[in-house]
Amino acid sequence: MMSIDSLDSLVVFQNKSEFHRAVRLIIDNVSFEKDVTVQVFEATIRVVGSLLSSHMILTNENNLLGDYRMPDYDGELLTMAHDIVLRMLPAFENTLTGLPYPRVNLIKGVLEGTINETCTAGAGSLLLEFGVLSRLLNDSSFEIIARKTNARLWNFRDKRTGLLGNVIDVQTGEWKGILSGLGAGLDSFYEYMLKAYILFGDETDLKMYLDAQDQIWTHMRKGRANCRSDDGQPPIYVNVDMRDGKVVNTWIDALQASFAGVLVLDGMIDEAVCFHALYYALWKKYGVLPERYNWHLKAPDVSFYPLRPEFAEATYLLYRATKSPFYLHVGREIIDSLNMHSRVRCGFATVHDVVDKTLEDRMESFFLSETTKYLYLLFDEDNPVNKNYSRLLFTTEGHIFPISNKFRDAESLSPILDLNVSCQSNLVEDTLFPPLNENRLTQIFKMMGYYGNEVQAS
Ligand code: DMJ
Repeated sequence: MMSIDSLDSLVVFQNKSEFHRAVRLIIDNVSFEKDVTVQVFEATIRVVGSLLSSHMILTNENNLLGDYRMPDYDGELLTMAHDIVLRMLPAFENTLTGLPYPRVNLIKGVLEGTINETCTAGAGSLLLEFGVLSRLLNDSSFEIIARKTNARLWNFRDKRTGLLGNVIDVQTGEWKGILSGLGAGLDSFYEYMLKAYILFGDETDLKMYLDAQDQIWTHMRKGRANCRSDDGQPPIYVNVDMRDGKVVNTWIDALQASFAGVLVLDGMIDEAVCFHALYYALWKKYGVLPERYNWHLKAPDVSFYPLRPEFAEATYLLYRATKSPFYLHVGREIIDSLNMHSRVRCGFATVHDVVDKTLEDRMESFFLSETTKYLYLLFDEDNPVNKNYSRLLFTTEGHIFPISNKFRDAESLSPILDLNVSCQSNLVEDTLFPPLNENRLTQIFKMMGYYGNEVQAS
């Protein structure tokens, strides 16, 4: 998993020989003919996304990153991506709602007694990978499956609020998790509606995204209307009950930090600046991010930090959008504290407890596929990814897909957005100043319980 998931990071690091060596090792040694049960979502974003991204790099389908062609490459990674997706298809069959089972065995299909509950993001964030697979193979069936799944989830929205919960029963369609928020269980569902529109140009995806944004704004967003200019409490997005929009708890989670990146893609830079600042306060407080932080109690609810990328990702995307050196400074702090708290002899370790900084013997593959990639790109201004930024899209696992007319339906061909231009325009005059003035940043720090006097354990 780790070597597959980190393939295009080697391209970002411009290490052609290691990329080719890794591709060869994967072709020669990896087989999905295995009696193992995988999560459909994780296998899609980590394995399928990476194989597709690398295939496009190797075949020059994505030539924006440089010439990485390999003389003896014969489409094997695409064949592997096709193979594992075919093995996962039983997950989409025989449920009463048509929503997929979350887990499937790569040889035996859906095992008896398998769990019937899926999180919304797990079922509803497959469209980029399935869509690109379809377009590369010229076989629309995979994209159709992902689109049907999204449409079904969408139909299960609460009739009164328009909100989705975070866990649903794939047989009954009953919501088993009524929490509606931007973090775990829902995060990439929103992200993929917008990214699917950017990649494929289909207005249905944009409409869904805009509807979802309306509900988010109505039910979850609290605080002053414009964070960078109005008075009052800084904005914060709360977790609500999907049935009536009432606040259900007072925590935010680390995954939710990715929403700042979605806001950047949407061109809502001021909002993204403030959203990111909430997490910056937490990073300053702990030197890493707790998995869940209770902003009311001003303490972690869940204390581990598995080297997640979302805060680094948002920092990078905000830097691309604003060019404010503030984000370079934040990136430097992230790198320093990762080195200080989690670096070990053979890699980087999950922080078991953000307070005492004890470690676990675990390094998730997203650390190499995302966290390191975004931090590297933040500082490597001349990287081909940065030079071609408006023509590239990161999947939710950080894999790089080209935004190309080849992936867009002729009949729904809306213009490819130039993300650099639309995002920079807001703040271009402030480039040399921090995006938030000191008072506003201090206000956010206080709201998150960071007072500048915390002592970090080393
Ligand atoms: C990654 O696997 C992906 O970013 C996913 O969408 C959610 N979280 C992890 C990293 O935190």
